[in-house]
Amino acid sequence: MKPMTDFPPRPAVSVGHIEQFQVDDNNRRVTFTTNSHSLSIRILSTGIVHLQLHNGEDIFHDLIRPLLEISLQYLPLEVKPENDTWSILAGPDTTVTVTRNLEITVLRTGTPCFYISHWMYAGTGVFCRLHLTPKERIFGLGEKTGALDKRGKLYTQWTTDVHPHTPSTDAMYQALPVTVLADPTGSRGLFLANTYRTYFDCRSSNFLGLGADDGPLSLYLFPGPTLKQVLYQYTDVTGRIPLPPRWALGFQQSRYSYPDQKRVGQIAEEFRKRKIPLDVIYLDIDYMDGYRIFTWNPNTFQNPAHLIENLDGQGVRIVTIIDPGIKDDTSFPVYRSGIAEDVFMRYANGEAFRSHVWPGQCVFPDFVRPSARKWWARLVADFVRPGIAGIWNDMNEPALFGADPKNPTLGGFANDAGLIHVADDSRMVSHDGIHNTYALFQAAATYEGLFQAGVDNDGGRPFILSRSGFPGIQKYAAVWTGDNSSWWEHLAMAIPMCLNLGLSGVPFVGPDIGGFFDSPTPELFARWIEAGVFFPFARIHSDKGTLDQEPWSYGRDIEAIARRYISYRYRLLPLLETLFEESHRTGSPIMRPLFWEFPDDAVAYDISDEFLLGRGLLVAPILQSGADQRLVYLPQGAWYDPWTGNVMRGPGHHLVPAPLHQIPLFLRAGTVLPIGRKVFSTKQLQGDWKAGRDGADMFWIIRGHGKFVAYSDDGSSQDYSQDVCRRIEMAIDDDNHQTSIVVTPTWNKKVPNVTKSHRFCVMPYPEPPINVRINGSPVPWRWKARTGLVTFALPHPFQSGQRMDILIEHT
Ligand code: MIG
Repeated sequence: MKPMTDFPPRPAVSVGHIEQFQVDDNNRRVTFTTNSHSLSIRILSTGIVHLQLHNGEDIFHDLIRPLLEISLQYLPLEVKPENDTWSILAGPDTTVTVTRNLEITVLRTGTPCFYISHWMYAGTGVFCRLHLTPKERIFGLGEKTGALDKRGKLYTQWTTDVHPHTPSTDAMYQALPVTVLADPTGSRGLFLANTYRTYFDCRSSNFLGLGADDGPLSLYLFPGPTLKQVLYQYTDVTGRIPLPPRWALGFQQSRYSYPDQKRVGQIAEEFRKRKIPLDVIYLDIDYMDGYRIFTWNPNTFQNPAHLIENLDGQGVRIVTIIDPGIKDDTSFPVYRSGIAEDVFMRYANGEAFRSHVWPGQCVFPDFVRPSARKWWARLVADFVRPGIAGIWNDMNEPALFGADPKNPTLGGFANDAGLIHVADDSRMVSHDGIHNTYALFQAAATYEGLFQAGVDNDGGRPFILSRSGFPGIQKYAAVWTGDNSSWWEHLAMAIPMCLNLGLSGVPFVGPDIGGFFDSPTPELFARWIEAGVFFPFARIHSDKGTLDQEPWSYGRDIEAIARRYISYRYRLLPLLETLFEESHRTGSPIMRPLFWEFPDDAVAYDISDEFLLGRGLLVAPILQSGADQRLVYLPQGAWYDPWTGNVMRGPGHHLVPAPLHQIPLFLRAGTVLPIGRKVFSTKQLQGDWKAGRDGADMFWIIRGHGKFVAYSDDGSSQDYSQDVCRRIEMAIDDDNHQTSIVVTPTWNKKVPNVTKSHRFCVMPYPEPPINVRINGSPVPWRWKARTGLVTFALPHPFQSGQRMDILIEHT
């Protein structure tokens, strides 16, 4: 089916009036029927309302939900018909009213929070409208170009390999039909649970148009009313991220492609020699033998085991790319076994589907088949077992070169009649309904393989990097934003793109640092590293035929900047680990728009060029050539500038200096930054958990009012799911005479005792403090005049359950 140019298409007609209704599923579903369609309503225990206009195949509920292993609790409903309106009541505070012409209003404690109307259809397509208030902003929609607020355009969700993208590009690699509607009065959200091509028409000021080429118009409505609740509710339906292995939070280096294993070894050595922290090197497609997946080029990667061992000695891991295309080559064992086990995609008439990608003519696993996923998982497990740390899934839109005579237009954008997937041994589903979810199915299979191998490799936390995805991808993979370019515009665009991915439930995200196509200027590269280390996923990557793009490729001054910022990321690992764990529990993004923390601030909704890492570290990258200062918007409150020790006040804009080596950063009053020790690889931290030295060494605390819970665990196993982890809660308060820090450490008996005494660094104090006391006893402290820091160490290590009261008396 071709993408729509006219939305909704002109022949669309109304689904008509309600002719009858029926309550079933143990009183948990109400279904209204018109002469052409039926629409059912269910209400979840969390106040989420699920509306579904039935149409075509319900692939999300039939195939994706079982894959994600998500089960939802539905509430019993009470239905009150009254004249031409039905009222449906569930739980203590949800009511849905439905008029005879299918105008649906959702009320929370009596207040309307969703109004949906204009249910239409045209051929297999289905459409409706969600009423918007004029001030409401539209966020989310996954991986889209453009500014943070998505108002003003028609967006398509259709996984597409684009090169290069620009602000006017629509469909991208990810298809995330989810949106968050927010303004200072509150937030709400919506998930269009449909796997076909879907549409979000954001061009009208008073409604959001929703549509799908085929399949049901299935809407999960998240009432909020806070942004945090919206993300919690959305990730209840699609899942939250498991904790990644700690090394995946470290710095990563890639290029297309390091030519041979000798060069890969040299790259690792250079990082070590130059004292630049690094955890991962990526191998792009040229490591393979003729692009045959799960093989090694015998001339250039003669001895992978040796490479892995050599790199391991330097604390560097290998992640290899694996594309879905399998070379159509009868002498290739992977091809042969796939044929034998019947796991490849085909046409409805049974003929194999073949198309061209890197290896030439290829066949493609039909990851929808459970048997194909098992087959793939085994291949992955066998391949990584010698010590490959993770898998990079590219070309999984799926992207094709389009040389298939039967599919001249299949180059990743369109799909075609007759191409099918087999859900189980009998049920066939058209590629139209699977296309957007192909990467999700592949990621699930890859995850399973990594998990199997991890049990042997003492890993236990799979790492996948995926280019394409559908809701749920966050359960399996980190996502990078594909082939960007070494343009200032793409550095700038990475911020709103990754922020909106986070608001779409995908928190582990980042761009190719330095840009993929073209080569950055030294200045752009420096600015990109300065910003990039604060993204949840931090990796340099670049295209074939571009200049070298390692931290030292742009001269000594730039190298010094790269070293410094990559080192900052390593010092901040305890913060990253804490934020990932929060995301795992709640669905919160790691990198957050300003309005996440300051929802009352109307200006914050327009800020596309700054972000918060967690609650209180504001990052304001330099996004222009030649700029050595920029305007930074600071929301309400006091903000500490770590470069100068100055305190600035928001709300308002400040002109802030930013010489080449300095990115504007601000710490919010009441913030705690847990700071780890200096390391060159997370491998150096491996023994820390058992030795009771895990997590932060030092807590940086900005005077003010706030709460923080520092989280740490072993960084590699699944034990955290049994609560084998350490939490150190801190409540900070400050008045004219004293700063109070109440620390409550908690962990269970399986957790090793802490063996180190943490240090504290509290700031800023323009004058030296009068004294510092812990549980009433004075402790020695030091004060630095220039930055106003007060530092001191705890007299003894934290013990679970033993609260510590820290008081800093000051003038
Ligand atoms: O057609 O594997 O986005 O990161 O280096 C290009 C080669 C295929 C696209 C990925 C890019 C990767 C490249 N790939």
